[in-house]
Amino acid sequence: MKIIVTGGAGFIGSNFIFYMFKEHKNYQIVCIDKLTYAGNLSTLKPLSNNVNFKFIRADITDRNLIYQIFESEKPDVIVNFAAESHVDRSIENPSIFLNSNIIGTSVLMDACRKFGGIRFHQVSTDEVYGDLPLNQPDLLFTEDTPIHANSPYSCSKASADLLVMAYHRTYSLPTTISRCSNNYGPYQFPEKLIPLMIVNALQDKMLPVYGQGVNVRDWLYVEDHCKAIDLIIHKGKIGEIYNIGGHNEMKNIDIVKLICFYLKKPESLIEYVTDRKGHDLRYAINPEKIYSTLGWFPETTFSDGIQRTIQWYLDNGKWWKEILSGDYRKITEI
Ligand code: NAD
Ligand code: TDX
Repeated sequence: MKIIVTGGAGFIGSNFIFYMFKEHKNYQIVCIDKLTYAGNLSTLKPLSNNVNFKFIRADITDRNLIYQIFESEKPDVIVNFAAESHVDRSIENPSIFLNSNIIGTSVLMDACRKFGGIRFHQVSTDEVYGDLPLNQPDLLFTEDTPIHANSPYSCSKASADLLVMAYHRTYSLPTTISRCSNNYGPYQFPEKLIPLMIVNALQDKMLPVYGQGVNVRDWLYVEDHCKAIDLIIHKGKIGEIYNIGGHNEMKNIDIVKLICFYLKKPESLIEYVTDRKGHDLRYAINPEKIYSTLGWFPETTFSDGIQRTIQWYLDNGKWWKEILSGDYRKITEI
């Protein structure tokens, strides 16, 4: 099987490529990535001698180049991770999100239609459902929860999801969509909550908590997400949406305090700062569908996952220090 993984130089895409080579040694994987600020080729260095792996620098909105790649590579499956992914950046500059996340998804699906017989999986997010109140813990997002996205980022992901469903209905494109909760783990860019807090704490820098820190996210270790996508592309039902989550809701402030505890840093580093505009209160996934239909369950507890993640950042200072210095952007081939 040959899989094109878009966005594979980013956090989840790179973890997915490593996971797939562990589980399916003979698969061929072509990674397409634009190498925006969030793409880091040093992450994929361990694969530079793998004959089953190829990296191509390309923007998924570049129709001609994407068609050329599909024509020469003849993929069986596309897994689309490529996206602008940071909510705060989408509040500053929405247009790039619309371009990469919506137009890019449509270009990839047009390429699937043009060359035919290609399975398309869209990696989406629980944020498309909007948010839930803090005081009704029994309310969870199911696949039938109406789309109600709130930020430019989540609107761009919701729009892409609608396009995927439209391409399935209109052109019978064999598609699936997964909507996962917040991921954490190795290789996450230090702009997202968990890696930012680890990297700042390691440098004794302040830990900026938005508002009162009471917003809730439902955390999943990245490898569990990768395992779910592997299952969906092999056993998922065409045309379906799968929520992915592990019933692990936590308040932001509790996570930041936990990181201080494990790193033996004082909580006085915590600084409450101006809240994010339109800040979603709470996300929480009901994962019953993927549990019961595909037999997927998360394997990593939060307690294990967060300690492994902290240890990874302790052991891989070079990786994140090259990001802080900007040197990682000089690596353009492996
Ligand atoms: P990331 O920002 O770490 O990585 C995104 C990758 O996509 C980068 O390598 C970047 O260079 C690449 N990219 C961006 N625009 C591109 C374009 N136009 N053409 C080609 N490549 C492009 O993001 P992530 O956290 O790994 O998220 C991956 C996907 O998973 C995204 O679609 C995101 O919406 C979704 N998702 C993320 C989370 C999470 O918690 N991080 C949760 C649910 C869903
Ligand atoms: O410095 C910070 N301080 C802070 O309090 C940052 C960066 C975040 N936060 C808060 C905002 C959120 O309530 O922490 C929470 C998590 O923030 P992010 O890491 O930016 O993630 P979130 O906004 O929840 O979105 C993430 O999950 C869903 C990913 O970035 C998305 O790509 C994914 O779709």
